[in-house]
Amino acid sequence: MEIPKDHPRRKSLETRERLAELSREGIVSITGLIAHGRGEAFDYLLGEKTVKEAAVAEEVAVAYLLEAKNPVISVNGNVAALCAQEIVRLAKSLPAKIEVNLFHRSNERVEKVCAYLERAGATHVLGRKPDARLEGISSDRALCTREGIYTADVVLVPLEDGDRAEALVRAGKVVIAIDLNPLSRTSRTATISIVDEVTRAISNMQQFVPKLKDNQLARKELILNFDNKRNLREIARAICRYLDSQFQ
Ligand code: PTJ
Repeated sequence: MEIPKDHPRRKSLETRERLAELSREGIVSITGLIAHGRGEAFDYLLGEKTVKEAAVAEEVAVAYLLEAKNPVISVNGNVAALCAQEIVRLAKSLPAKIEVNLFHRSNERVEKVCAYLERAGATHVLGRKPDARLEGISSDRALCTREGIYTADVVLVPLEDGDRAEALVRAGKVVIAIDLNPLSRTSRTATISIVDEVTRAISNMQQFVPKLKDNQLARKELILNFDNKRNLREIARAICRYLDSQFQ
């Protein structure tokens, strides 16, 4: 039976196919496909929707990004494949810089991901010529740019690995994670942990920009009142409630 065009199941099948195709092109890594599967599993536990607590974190994240002196959005293969256009739009409207930073790094892959973002409308993508290293990481994952991540005060890291998230926090940055796994080291380490699907999260964040752009008071209040640990605890409760509701 044909799945209707706008059915969520069809959308997720199309996304899988796109990721598989982009992995053949070398934009998404093989482990990126595994990471996507992990993300889908956690999304089921959330009911495949943005829970209230995630929306709160998304608004706070926008407040931080608008308050920042040098905000940077770090992009890897999965993020580019899933929502390049949404990332470019958010970066332009904040504004924030975009830097490609890969876990499985090769110059060839960096070039491919940068070019993919440029085809989605990005005009100034950092990462091709790293000139700094993040302390506390020995591999090439430490490579970054002075103009971008190295001097950033606020970094948005969708689908980040735990080592780098920890290194960014140690470097004194405000780290905003987007990660469907509330138990991951990244979620537990970040300053703000957005437990939501990255495409939904970035689109929601975009909606908050006009509301907060000219309202510094609202931004400061959001930042002041946010408690990340408490919010993560609430997310865990939301997952339990959702599971419970499915087996009544
Ligand atoms: O392109 P590269 O080489 O930089 O590699 C990117 C991956 C994602 C492979 C790399 O950063 C990695 O291995 O990350 P981890 O440690 O697997 O963490 C990815 C996290 O993102 C996991 O906790 C997943 O549950 C979560 N995740 C996966 N898909 C999504 C997601 N979170 C939000 N939205 C998703 N669509």
